[in-house]
Parts: sequence; C-alpha cells; structure tokens
Amino acid sequence: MHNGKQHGLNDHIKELLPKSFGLVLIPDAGSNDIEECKKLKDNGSTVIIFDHHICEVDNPYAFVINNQSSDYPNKELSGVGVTWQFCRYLDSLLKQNFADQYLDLVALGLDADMMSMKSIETKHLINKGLNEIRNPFIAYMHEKNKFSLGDTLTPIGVAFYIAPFVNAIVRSGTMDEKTLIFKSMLKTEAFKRVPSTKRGHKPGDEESIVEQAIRVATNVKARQTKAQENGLQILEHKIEENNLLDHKVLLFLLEPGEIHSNIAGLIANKFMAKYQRPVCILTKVVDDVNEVSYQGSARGCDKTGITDFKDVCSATGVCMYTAGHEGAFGVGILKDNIQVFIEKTDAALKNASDEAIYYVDYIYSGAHINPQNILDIASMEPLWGKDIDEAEVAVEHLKVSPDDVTIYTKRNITIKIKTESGVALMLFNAKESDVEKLQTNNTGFVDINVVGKCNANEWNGFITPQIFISDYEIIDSNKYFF
Ligand SMILES: [Mn+2]
Repeated sequence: MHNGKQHGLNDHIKELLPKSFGLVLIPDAGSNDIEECKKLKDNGSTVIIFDHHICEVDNPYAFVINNQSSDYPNKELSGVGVTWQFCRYLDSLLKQNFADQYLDLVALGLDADMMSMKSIETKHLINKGLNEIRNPFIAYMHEKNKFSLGDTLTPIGVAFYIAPFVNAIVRSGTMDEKTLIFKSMLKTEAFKRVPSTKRGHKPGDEESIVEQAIRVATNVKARQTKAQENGLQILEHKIEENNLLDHKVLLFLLEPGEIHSNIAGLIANKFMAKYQRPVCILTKVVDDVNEVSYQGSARGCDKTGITDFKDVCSATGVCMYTAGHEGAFGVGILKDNIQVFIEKTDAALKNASDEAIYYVDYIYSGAHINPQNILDIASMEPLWGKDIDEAEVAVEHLKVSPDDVTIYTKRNITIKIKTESGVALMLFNAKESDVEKLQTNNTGFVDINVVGKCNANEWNGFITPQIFISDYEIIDSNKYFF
C-alpha cells in the first residue's frame, strides 16, 4: 500500500524489482507507468492494468484495459468498475459467478470516485450494489450510522457517511490502520478475533477485526477533521490579516508545512462554500536552480457560476501548469508572477457575484407551498447523486409571525417555522444570529425568502412534509417597529 494518496507503481518499483512475479495485476493505475512496466516485463512478469486514467502514450509492456483509451462506451467507470468487468469476464470463461458478490464494493468505489449517475451502467451498478451489502466493513458502517443513513443505503448517504471514512484512512491513516481497514473488507479476515484496542479494555479482551476497523476509521476521520479545523483557523486568520477578500480569488500563499497537502483540497472546498469564490491554496516551492514558485490546489465556484476556473487561470498566461478538472485542479505560479495573476483574475472575474445562486425546481409564493410536491420530491431521495443534484425549492415572501417559530436548543439550535400549508421549514445547526433574525416579538413579523431541500418526516405513523432550509434572506422586518 502507498504511504499517502498516491497512484501507480513509482514508489513501489524498487521493492518489487528484485523479485520476479508470474503475474502483476494493477487496478486503478499504471497506464502511464511505461518505464516501471518495462522493468517488470524484463524481469519475467506479465502485467495486466485495469485503469480509467487518461493515458497519453502506448504502454507496450503491459496489457492495458482502460475505458478511456478504448471504445468502451461508459467513460464514467472508475478503476473499481474496470476491475469488476474484468472479474466478470473471468467468470464467463470459468463458468463461475463470483464477481457479482462484490458489487457492494463496486458501488462504494464508484460513489466515492464521484462517477456520474447520468451513466446508465454506473447508476445501475451503484443501485444494485447498495441494495445488497455483503462486505463486512460497509455493513458495519451502515449499522453504526443507521440513524443518519436509514434502512437502505443511498448514493448520497454513502458519499456522506461511509466514503469519507475510507478516504480519511487512505489519506491520513498509518500503514497499520490501512492494513486493518483492508482486512475488514475481506470476509475471510473481518471476523477473526484480535486483542482489543478499545479504550479501557482489560487484558485478554478481544474484538473482531471489523469492529476494530470501524472504531479506527472513525478516529482517523476525527483526527483529519481536527487537522482540517486547525488549518481552517490558521487560514481564516490570514484572510483577515492580509485582506484576502479584496480579491475575486481567495489566494493563499503558504510556507512549507503550514497546511498538510493531504487536507489542502478539503479546506479549499470549505472556503469556496463559505466565501462564494474560487480558492487557491498554494505552498512555496524552491527548485534546484533556486527559482521560487507557489504550487497547490485550486477550486472553482460552481455556486456563483464560475465553472471554468481552470480556463480562467490558464488565460492569465502566467501559470506554470494547470492540471486536472475544470473545477478542481492543481496549479503552479512563479513567485514573480503572483501579482499579475491576482490582477488578471480580478479583471477576468470582475462581474462575478459573490452571492450564492440556487437552481430550484419550484418557486412558491408565501404560504402557498404545495405539500404533495414536497412529499413527491422527498420520495426521490435514492435517485440523487453525482450530476443528478438533489432538487431544491424556493419560497418567496413568507411572512413569519411569532407563533410560527419554535426554537429547540439541545446540543445544536434548530429553528422550526410552520406555515399555513402544513409544510414545516427547518433550519438545523442555526446560529444565535439566526435566532435573533427570525424570532419576532409579539406584534412583529419577518418577511423571508427561503431555499431548501424536501423531506418527509415520519413520526408516530404520521408523515408530514418538511423543507430543510439551505439558505434564507430577510426581505422585510418590522420586529423593532412598535
Ligand atoms: Mn481512480
């Protein structure tokens, strides 16, 4: 296994080379590793690659099975899917049926890789896989997060409550932790008893590998979240100190080691959502000839309509490289060109709004929300996923009076607003300032616009429609008007 989140043979070739293998199988990597494949072949190994990464050159030293460079119609199949199709082909030769037993793992992989649900094959594999969980790790994660996930796994549920844990292990777990999680995904290993590592365990206490794996994954994720929060704080401070919000791109220029590259991308996502603009988190690099540059991750901002940020960066003419997807990519800029980069992106994005744009399927006025619409949309939950965004609705000019608002303060603040149509609007994780804005005195009211997601609340056998508020704005308020 790799130390971090690398791909390919590069960091393994040295330990592989002295040995000769009959067969080397490389899932989800390898198409471009020509030199390494040559060395393996020269050593007597046959190499088969199952990959979905775009390869620029021919690899004559391996059998390359790659859906991007072949005429395979589905380009939205990641390494896990290509590997599964190969297993299925083996099954057909051997008159066996093993491959289908791993469809849950295929579904998890495709979902975690954010493959498009617009692809019929991909959508089908995800739905089929999530419908029958056999993998111990996935089954136990589902059990542990049942409250959030419900009885049936959905692509969105898995993307939020299972995939990030595997991701955290791959990015920031130790080699032992990675090995443990890997074993917990194998039926032959997962239920073996091992000495407990649970806090407060007694000598001789045992637990299964999968139980231990779930706890370790949860801890590693918590560790990652903490590192991420520390990083966020450091960078928030820089925003203020250096007036970074004066510019259209939130550009961080860091010293080496300030933010671990493992979490830079995650932090960029958070800032992009919070400040509604593109984000670059770059770290100083000094090369062999003492040339200073800044390199790292960049994120566009779909929400405000900046979907082509990579092109915007390229068009400045001062980037050393831009590599990756339009909205999420790597970028490098020479130190001497930073000022030009700032000026040119400010000019290119001068008309970009820093207000969020929401695409909604219905706009209701005031209290005339259609409860059946809300329930219908809520029932479509299993359909949402990559490129099939969850439908949102808007309510304009909703008059909220004091009787309509209930505030629950348990661990977090929840604000509930009832409406004439029987649809309740819910704001979770509300801030004190939200309470202040929405709570009115006896005679007052607030007039608000709301966007949110549809939900069916089941309680005591009754089903009531709800809208989970994603964002709202106050249009008018007479709460201080007596
Ligand atoms: Mn991949």
